[in-house]
Amino acid sequence: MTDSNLEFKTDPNKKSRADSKADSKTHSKTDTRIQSSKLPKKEDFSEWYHELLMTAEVVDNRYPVKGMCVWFPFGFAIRKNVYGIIRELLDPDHQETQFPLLIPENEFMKEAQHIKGFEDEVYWVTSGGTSPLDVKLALRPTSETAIYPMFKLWIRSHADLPLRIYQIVNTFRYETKHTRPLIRVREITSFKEAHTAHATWEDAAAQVETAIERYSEFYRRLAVPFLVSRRPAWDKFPGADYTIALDVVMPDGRTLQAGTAHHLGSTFARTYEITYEAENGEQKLISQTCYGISERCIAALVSVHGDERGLVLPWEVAPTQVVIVPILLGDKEKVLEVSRNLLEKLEAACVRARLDTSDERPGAKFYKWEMKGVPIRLEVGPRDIEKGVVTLARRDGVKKAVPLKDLLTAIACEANELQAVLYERAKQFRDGKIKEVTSIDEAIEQTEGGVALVPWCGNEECGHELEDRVAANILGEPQGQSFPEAACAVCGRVSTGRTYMARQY
Ligand code: A5A
Ligand code: ZN
Repeated sequence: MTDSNLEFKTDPNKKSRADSKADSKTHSKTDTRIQSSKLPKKEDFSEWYHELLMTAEVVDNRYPVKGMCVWFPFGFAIRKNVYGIIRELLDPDHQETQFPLLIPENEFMKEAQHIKGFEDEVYWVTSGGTSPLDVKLALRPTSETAIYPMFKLWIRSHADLPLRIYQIVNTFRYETKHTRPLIRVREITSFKEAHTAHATWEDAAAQVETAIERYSEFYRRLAVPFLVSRRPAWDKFPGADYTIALDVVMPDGRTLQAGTAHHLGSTFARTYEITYEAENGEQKLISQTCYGISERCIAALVSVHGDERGLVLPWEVAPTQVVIVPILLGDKEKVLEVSRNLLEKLEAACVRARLDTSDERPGAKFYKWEMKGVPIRLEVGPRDIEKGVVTLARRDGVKKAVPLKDLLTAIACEANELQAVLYERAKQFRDGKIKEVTSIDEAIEQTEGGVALVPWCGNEECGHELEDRVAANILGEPQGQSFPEAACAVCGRVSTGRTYMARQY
């Protein structure tokens, strides 16, 4: 797919003052007509989100199977960079591997709690060609039941522990809730699942903390702030002792579970008989964890930073980090020569740069590359060249003239600053969406477009009543914070317990 396949519609009735001025000078550097917003307003989050994914060519939702999307090559390039960060964070002490997609029914059905959680969501392969299969095969909804029978064969002694592996694969879940591209899909194309085995329950608990730290670092690098909470017992992963989740507050105030880490205790070890020989010769059950992230991380990235002009990508994950737009006026050859030299210089410095020499007007090029979320645009014009500068425009709107000779340093600087601005802006947005409340009525109001922090005694009955009466979900107890005593919004019992509540994607 080439850039020229992009279709940029502009609304001819929508003219700003700058536009009318530009009309008379078709090649004006200030021609901003084509930059006028084409996407729906971000307040209409759902429409904005769907159109952005298509217009910026992230994923194509027109594949004729519900809940299954196609990555545009451009979207896939973002994915590659994003998952490169995950790999970088896991590779020092995890080994990447790959297990089969199909799981025999007998293995899948062994762990009762796990089946209960997933049975309604499993796709089954029941025949090979025209012959019915003797043993039905499940399309993995997640891979515990594929991986753990192999762990039984691989793990012999304490020397084999800890064992940490991960894979990035597709998984299938027959979701019955409303599907949305990248957010809730039936083929999760980019399921990163890590599975670890440990000698003790405490070691596994420490691994859950490590996992949350790694995921936190991952989201910081995407400049996406999040909330960390411990899911209530009724919402933990099927078969887990407990689940810690990362939630991202989306533009409409609903939350997106964007990563989870589960302490599996010895539940699966018992079912799949995974034991190791301890130093004293005793056979012991292992303790396990697993943790996962999906393409929801890209949904979060796109949603948190994007605006009405398109994607806004942090430097590290942008497929194109710098676009050079020559302003072809006056000595065009000179402008092109300087632009080409710049491109070479940037490429030599390992910057993912592009030079846009297409026939479109500069304004159209600006629009196109803004839609693609390019962090930095360099405008090279004849007058700037005379002054020994180029115009640097950052995707967040900052624009300045930069001396050609300091360009690489300036770009590095601006990339860092953009990262900081994106994170700070997103953090302010998130914090503005969270409010402490004391009553159910307040919680109802707050969860209409945000997250409520509600006093909750921790009792399960109170929890269910809270969810019913507020008509929102309990995300769970915030991690790493403590609170003063307050009366449970349901039973009035005084405790230091709190829970986040939100409408969830
Ligand atoms: N084996 C563990 C890691 C597991 O399966 N955990 S999980 O069920 O919580 O899934 C991991 C993450 O995948 C979730 O936190 C969520 O961010 C994402 N996810 C789950 N269902 C999804 C779906 N239908 N579409 C997109 N992402 C999904
Ligand atoms: Zn209570």
